[in-house]
Amino acid sequence: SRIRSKASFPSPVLQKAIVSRTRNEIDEGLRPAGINLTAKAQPAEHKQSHAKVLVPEDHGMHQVLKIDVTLSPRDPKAPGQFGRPVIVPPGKEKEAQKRWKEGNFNVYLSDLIPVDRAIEDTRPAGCAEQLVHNQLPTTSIIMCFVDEVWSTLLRSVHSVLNRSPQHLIKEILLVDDFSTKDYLKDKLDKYMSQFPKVRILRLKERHGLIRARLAGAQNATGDVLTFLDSHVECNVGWLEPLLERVYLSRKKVACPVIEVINDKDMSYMTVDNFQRGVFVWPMNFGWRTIPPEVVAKNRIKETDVIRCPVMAGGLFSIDKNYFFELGTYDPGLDVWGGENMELSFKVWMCGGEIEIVPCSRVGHIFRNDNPYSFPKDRLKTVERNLVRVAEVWLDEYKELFYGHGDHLIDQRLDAGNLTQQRELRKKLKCKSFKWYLDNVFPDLKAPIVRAGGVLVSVALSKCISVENTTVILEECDASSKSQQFNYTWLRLIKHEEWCLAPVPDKGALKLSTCDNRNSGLKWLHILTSVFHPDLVNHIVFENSHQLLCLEGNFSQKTLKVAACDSMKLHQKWKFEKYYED
Ligand code: LR7
Ligand code: MN
Repeated sequence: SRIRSKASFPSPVLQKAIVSRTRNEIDEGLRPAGINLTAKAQPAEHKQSHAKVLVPEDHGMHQVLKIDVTLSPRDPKAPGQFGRPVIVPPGKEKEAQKRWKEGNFNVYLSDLIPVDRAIEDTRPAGCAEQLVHNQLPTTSIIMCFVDEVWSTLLRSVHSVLNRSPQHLIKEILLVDDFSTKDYLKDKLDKYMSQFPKVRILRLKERHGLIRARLAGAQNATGDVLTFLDSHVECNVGWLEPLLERVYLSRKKVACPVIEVINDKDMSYMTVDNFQRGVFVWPMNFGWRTIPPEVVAKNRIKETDVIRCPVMAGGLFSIDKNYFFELGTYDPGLDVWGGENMELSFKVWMCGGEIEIVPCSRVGHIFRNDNPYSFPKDRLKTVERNLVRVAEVWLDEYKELFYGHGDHLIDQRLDAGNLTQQRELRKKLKCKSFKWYLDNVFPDLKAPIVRAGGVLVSVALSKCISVENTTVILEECDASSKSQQFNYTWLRLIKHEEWCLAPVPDKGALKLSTCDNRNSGLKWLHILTSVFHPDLVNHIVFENSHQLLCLEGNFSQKTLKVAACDSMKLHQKWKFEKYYED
């Protein structure tokens, strides 16, 4: 096996950080071969004394290093120390108010708080005693920023420097995404020059956070990439548990628990355990608590790693080579948003895993609005990014994305060329979105259509039936093939490959070839009362100036569209089954 010099480990910085520990702790924690720490028998060659200068490759383990120089902070009485809330001093309210928009959080208070403040160790019991391998991979910390607030950027960097084992940090790459603020130029260079591991990469034009991260990744020299936002505070022992997961399997993508730095009082607040990263349609990220009964039944411990359908996006460690094997992020994603979905689907469907590691905790300032400008409209940018993700990864489920929410997302929206992304998926032989749903996110509600079965007239108790290329009303027969319709997310009323449509200007109905992009086939079946409370259960034809509704006439067995009328029971319809909540 590979031979390495023992002298290089632990590093001088590391040694300094552990002087406060007892003799015994040092032995247990940093013993090169981890003898006695694991039940597994060690190869004979490992049983050599500490005195030898050269030791074989190290498969041993140590306790997560107790590195936190801020546990006894320089100034214990400083505002915000130990993560406590801060109050704006009397008379300074106006100034604090004025400075809020610099970062969309309480910038005034952030500037009052030491850049190396202590925060509470919020890890669950047992984390400090956990073992990690001695030979964890090194990491490049990649922090992209655009016009970040000075004190928060510094606090982010200090928290990494002060609470990470130095030998694991290959570098801290600050990627300046074309900031406009003066203090982020020479002043930042000068400040960071005191830390040899910090490098600043200046982008020559605005890349957006996704391509800025890619620039960082291309410049990184560590084994693992660890992405962080530029307004975070890494907590005690945050790094080793993340790298441990990647060390155990290079296809694991490890995320810390993201805790909350309060935007108003800058306090550091812990969050509930047992949270998974999930999304709801149309691809909005969120957290969902694992139900207590599931926790109890499976005896899930607070320290157990949690597999997540999706990651929040900003904070994670990934093996660098694996990241490139996966084709990185889709570089066609602009500015902000959607990249967390893209990478999550890609990782899971192409053979990897996404995990939240409860023993790793990082605070993040959550804000209500982005403090920087979007080159184009913000909503359109995010929507376009999500369209790219949907078109590449969602297969037949993409209709759930397009059709959810109040408005249909325009399928004709120009999301740019997707050939490369689709080819990448093929090349990597990634699994289907159906597989992802069945195996990774079985609790996601993803019915492929909104409603289906027979379509019954409420007033007449008769059903719509297909006859040649048109439809008539008949006695309901749920087993009859010709009475089967689906109501799709894209608002088609579909019988096999045929879709219900009015004959233009006639009021009569016909069946046309389905086409998701044809607005002449779209019907809004009103299920909730938000928009047209008086028209619940109506089926409104959308492509018309006036409000036209589907209407039945039983004596003639016919159907037509006519002006919508909330009083007309003949315009109320129900499908046999509804798949929405
Ligand atoms: O054009 C830009 N260029 C940048 O360099 C826009 C942003 N950025 C930087 C920015 O300075 C910041 O450091 O990129 C980082 C993330 O931007 P934020 O802080 O405005 O994003 P956010 O915290 O509101 O949003 C979350 O979702 C984003 C979707 O694209 C990213 O994945 C963020 O990293 C992500 N943040 C987190 O996951 C932290 C937890 C929040 C949640 C949920
Ligand atoms: Mn952020």
